[in-house]
Amino acid sequence: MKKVALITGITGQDGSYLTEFLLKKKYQVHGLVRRVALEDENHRLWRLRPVLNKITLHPASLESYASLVKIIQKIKPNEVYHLGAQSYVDYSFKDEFSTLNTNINGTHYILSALKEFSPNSKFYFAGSSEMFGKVKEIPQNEKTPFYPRSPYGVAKVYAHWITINYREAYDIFACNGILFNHESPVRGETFVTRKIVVALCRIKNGLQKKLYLGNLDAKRDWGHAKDYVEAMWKMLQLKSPNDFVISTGKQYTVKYFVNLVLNELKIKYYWKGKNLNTACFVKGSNQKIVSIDKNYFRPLEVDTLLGNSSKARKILKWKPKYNVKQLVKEMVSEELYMLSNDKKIR
Ligand code: F7E
Repeated sequence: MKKVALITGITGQDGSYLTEFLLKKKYQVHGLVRRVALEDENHRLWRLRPVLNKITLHPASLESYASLVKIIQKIKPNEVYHLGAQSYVDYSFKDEFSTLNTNINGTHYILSALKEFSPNSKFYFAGSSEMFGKVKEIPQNEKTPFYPRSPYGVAKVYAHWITINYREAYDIFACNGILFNHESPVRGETFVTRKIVVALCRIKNGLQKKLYLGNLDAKRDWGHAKDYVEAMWKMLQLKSPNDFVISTGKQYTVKYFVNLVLNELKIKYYWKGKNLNTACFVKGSNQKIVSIDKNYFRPLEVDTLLGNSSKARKILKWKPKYNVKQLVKEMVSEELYMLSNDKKIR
């Protein structure tokens, strides 16, 4: 009998990589999507295009307990991967209430529905390094205290603890993955890595003049989403549930990421100026290609994130296959391919 997996957030970056991973492992994959997504396949389901005929999508909403119960009762999944959330940190400052509502209640509803209607399902919660926020130690591991710095981070902390609560109170097999930033060629374009890759590839091809960014000094521990979904699956194959930090253990600034992309594109550049006047120019032509726009700064910043994933490396036997340079190489080459083929919908 095929194992049955239910993925929330299946249309996102991680959802699509996880779907491909589970299909290769012969799972029957079900995904929870908003009804509008089913009606707008081209724009909302593009990441799933290659596998759409191999999976089952169910319309539901993380804001509706009843809609979640219906699906869980119907398919009784062996494994539930709860990836769905409002995941833009910056946007969480602009729409705090809906971020808190979806990210907190959505997680709680699923756990409650599992407890009532499918208590043997294994549950994975997509926690985030944003929970460490104003970091209490460097690097961060599973024991590092949380200090979230955004409504998004606050919601993730609640959801992390309610997951542990259900595990301890009701014996639900529930794991928290504390995932550091993970990127890929199908990352949403508002996240900084993809924004940089898209813009600089367009600049290279003469389709755009300039890229505007916010805080260039923020440091992140960037991995590849493909590696990270494997860690999610590994957690649910354990004998007993546990929580794990998933990270590469290397951190770089946003500015360094820009430099990596420029190098990959073979653009010769130099930086000039300080603070809001910092800018990047093309050597020779002196064309200004990167400037700072203060609108991209957040009311509160997470300055530095660096994960220690030794627990995952030991217990899950997991380690990342990609380093940041390989990640950049893949993101740039996919973007150039898309541009050269004039693929408009991604
Ligand atoms: O920002 C700085 C920005 O939006 C990274 C989500 O997946 O990872 C992600 O959260 C850094 C921040 O990701 C721009 O201020 C500078 O310091 O790519 P990001 P994030 O906020 O770290 C965690 C683990 C999650 O769980 C989240 O769901 O880059 N930055 N200039 C900028 N960021 C953006 N987006 N745009 C800029 O122009």
